[in-house]
Amino acid sequence: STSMPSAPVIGVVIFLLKDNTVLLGRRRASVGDNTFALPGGRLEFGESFEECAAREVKEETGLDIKDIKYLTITNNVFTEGEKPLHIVAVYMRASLSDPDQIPENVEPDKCYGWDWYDWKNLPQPLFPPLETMLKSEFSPFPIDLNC
Ligand code: 8DG
Ligand code: MG
Ligand code: MG
Repeated sequence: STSMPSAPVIGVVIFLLKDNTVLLGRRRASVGDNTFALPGGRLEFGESFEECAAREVKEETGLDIKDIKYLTITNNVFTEGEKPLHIVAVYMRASLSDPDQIPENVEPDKCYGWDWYDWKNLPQPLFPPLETMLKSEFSPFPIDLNC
């Protein structure tokens, strides 16, 4: 059967920062399978971006976060998958509430596992929207490590 494409949805995506590293997981998904991506997910009814960020990080990694701040927004149209998908991605940054917490792969059907990666030596391949941001020399760190 034929159907109209779905309306755009809001995704909230989190750069969880620890020293000079960022938390990434290899996606297990129809869009961007096997690529390294940030934790994140769809904004639910009534949520603030900060609430959504804390919920998605907890659901996907078990981690508790603090200092959640808005960074930027990107517009992503994925036409590759079975079903075209239009996501407006709201990027946030955050840090661990307790720096000794260890990430846990809470949703193994959606991710192959989480780890910390040096910002100056990120793994490949990155999830394409993330790759695009990094090519623009975007930095999620409050103090630019290039300085
Ligand atoms: P959920 O089950 O996690 O709530 O929703 P989902 O739609 O299955 O989640 P997702 O794929 O993990 O993330 C929501 C959307 O955000 C995703 O379809 C595309 C967009 N997005 C980006 N960059 C990134 C990123 O680095 N990581 C994640 N997880 N999503 C991203 O544009
Ligand atoms: Mg999720
Ligand atoms: Mg998700």
